[in-house]
Amino acid sequence: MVKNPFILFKMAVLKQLTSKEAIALENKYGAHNYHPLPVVLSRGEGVYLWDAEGKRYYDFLSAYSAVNQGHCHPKIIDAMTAQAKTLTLTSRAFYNDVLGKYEKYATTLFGFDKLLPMNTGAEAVETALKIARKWAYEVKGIKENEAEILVCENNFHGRTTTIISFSNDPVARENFGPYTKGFIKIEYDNLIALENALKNNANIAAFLVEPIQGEAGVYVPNDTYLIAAKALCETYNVLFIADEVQTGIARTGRLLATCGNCSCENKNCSGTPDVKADILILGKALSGGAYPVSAVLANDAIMNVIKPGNHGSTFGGNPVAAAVAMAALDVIQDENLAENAYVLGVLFRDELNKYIAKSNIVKLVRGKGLLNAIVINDANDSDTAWNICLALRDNGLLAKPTHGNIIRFAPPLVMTKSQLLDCVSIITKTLKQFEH
Ligand code: IF1
Repeated sequence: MVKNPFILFKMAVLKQLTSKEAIALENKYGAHNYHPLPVVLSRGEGVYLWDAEGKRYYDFLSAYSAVNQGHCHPKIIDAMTAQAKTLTLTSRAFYNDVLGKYEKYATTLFGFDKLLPMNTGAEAVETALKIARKWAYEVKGIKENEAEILVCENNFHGRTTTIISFSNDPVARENFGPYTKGFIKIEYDNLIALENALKNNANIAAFLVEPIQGEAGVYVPNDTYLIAAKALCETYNVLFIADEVQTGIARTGRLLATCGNCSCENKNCSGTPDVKADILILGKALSGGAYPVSAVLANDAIMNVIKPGNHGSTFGGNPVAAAVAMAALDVIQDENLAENAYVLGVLFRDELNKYIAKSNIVKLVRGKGLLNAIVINDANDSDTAWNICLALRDNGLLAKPTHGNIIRFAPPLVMTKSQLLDCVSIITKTLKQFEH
């Protein structure tokens, strides 16, 4: 009989929880900063997740596109555990013998001179904004404190105080002021708005853009938007910053959604305009979801404005992160995940469009590669999308509504064709329950 109260407490913590118990604990002891779908996950492998009671689901969110390589990919986990047993953290006060290898690997793959390692997506966005401002003062010659950065309406770039300063989502923003100055919002996918903003203002340092707006509901811009926006930025000597935290690392059917001068061998690359960002922001799937790893990439003329002491992070560039990122990028290439995302994405939208042609409940499907969304035919503030996600869960597939009545569909890219068709039949069977 164990009497020590601390041991009893530890035993209670270690005990396998039921879903109900796990939810009750989070509700009581965790801040309520999320509204999760009621499902408690305890194991993942490839495209599958299992809940605390052992029920299996297809993952159709991939932790918001972080788990592109599938859950617990053995190659990534092996790299992580091997490095974790050897050396985990030195801080950047010293060198470590993995970071340089990773920096060489990633800059070669994405076609940039240098990489600045951070941990989360929001931190990498902050890093890009700091680099752009410093470049504006020291290279472009904008007067101190006058640099402005163009951003898009309905953007999502993270949740720091500066980033939410230029969000227009009231829930993300309200009562977190005072806000950081120096940002100008323009309409997304509108080249005239971009040109007007550029031509009337010599203080613009950069244009920050998502190649596809994720949080806004997987909004895919016009085919020529990104390439024309990049050309406008060049004309006005303004940095083009691509936030590929969500769209990057094969998600949209190419290594990057702005796939520029990179060395990926996805044969579907040709035919779509290539855009090479001045500053590229990566996160999420850079680690395959195994570890928080983000990065900012740029060429020397831009990155060299950053000097010792200007920026950094205790964990950024740690050896585990570096080892995990190299393995995660290996998997993307070894398993042709960009091409698989492209092919399965076309199949997914084709199959759903066949259903939508005779549906009252779904208006449309849109997306690129395996970043897709369906728009539900109901009022924006109705709970239909939420209820459909609950029914999808009951039928063995996990997805989450995004703004309004939109459901995002983003499975791991390691999915096979027959698994995808299985998922399509779960989705259409579920949608049928909601037809009226
Ligand atoms: C949450 C959405 C996805 C991002 C882009 C930076 C970040 C993100 C383009 C910040 C993060 C997340 C975070 C997540 C929900 C989510 C999201 F619904 F908001 F739109 F992915 F679809 N740039 N996106 O999409 O990265 O600091 O989180 O690592 O729970 O807030 P982070």
